[in-house]
Amino acid sequence: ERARIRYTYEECKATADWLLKQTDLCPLVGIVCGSGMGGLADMLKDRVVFNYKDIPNFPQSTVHGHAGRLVFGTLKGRACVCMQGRFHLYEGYSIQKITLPMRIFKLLGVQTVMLTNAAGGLNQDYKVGDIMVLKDHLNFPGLAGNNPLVGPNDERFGVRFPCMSDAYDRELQQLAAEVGQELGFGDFLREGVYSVLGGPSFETIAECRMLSILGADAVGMSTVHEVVVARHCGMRVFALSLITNRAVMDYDSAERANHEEVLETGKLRAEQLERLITAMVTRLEHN
Ligand code: R1P
Repeated sequence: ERARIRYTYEECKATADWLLKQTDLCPLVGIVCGSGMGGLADMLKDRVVFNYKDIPNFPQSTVHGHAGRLVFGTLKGRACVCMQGRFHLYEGYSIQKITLPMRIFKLLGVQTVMLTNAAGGLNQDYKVGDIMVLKDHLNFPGLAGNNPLVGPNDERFGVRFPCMSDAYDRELQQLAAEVGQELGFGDFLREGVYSVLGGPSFETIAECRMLSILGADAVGMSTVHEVVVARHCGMRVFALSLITNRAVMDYDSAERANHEEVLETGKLRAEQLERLITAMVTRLEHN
């Protein structure tokens, strides 16, 4: 089962129906917690919680800082579903499998996806603890042919060749900027380009320099695959990176990337992230 590459529309539907049978909530918003940001799921009220291991067809979380629970609940009265733990390519699952939850979100009725991740800051102006709203991405696995939409296309999800120039919803970026200002987050709220690499090894100095030259502001190992699948099936996408460390760009630097630091920074900004997401969710408009 671990080696299974992709799931059919009917199998995705069966998973969504299995979940819907066990909760009265019809979530319009889907949230994904990045490394060390699992606390976001704890802000939901009236919770119904599923362990990934109990959900038909779902992969299991294997990374520290990703609990492996799907949490249904409400945020200021708005029904949401939250992945407390995401899947990454380097865990050994197929790219189709790590993005399966996006299709489940769609079949649950989700209209807006809010993705979070921990990322290394490439932009020299960024500091640890900054929150970067994604306006675009560089998809390195995708450029090399590893895209979650490779394979037969089921039109019930979306078109064969989905547009990506509008991947990150501009109204939602605007809303984040407005809400951020109101909450007094202006000093650490940024907007930039996220680049995804396969991982799990962190980037070399030469790779960081290359990414920076190519226009990336932050680097990580997730999110973009989810964005591609979410856009393919027509959900609106908002994504943010918490800058948990500064990418090492200089051979004289004594800094070393490590996952513990990533998780620590997540805790540092947990409260502000919760406030930003909550305020945005309460102002989302849905059909
Ligand atoms: C590295 O510390 C891990 O943190 C980030 C990277 O992608 C990598 O998995 O995780 P998220 O992107 O899931 O936040």
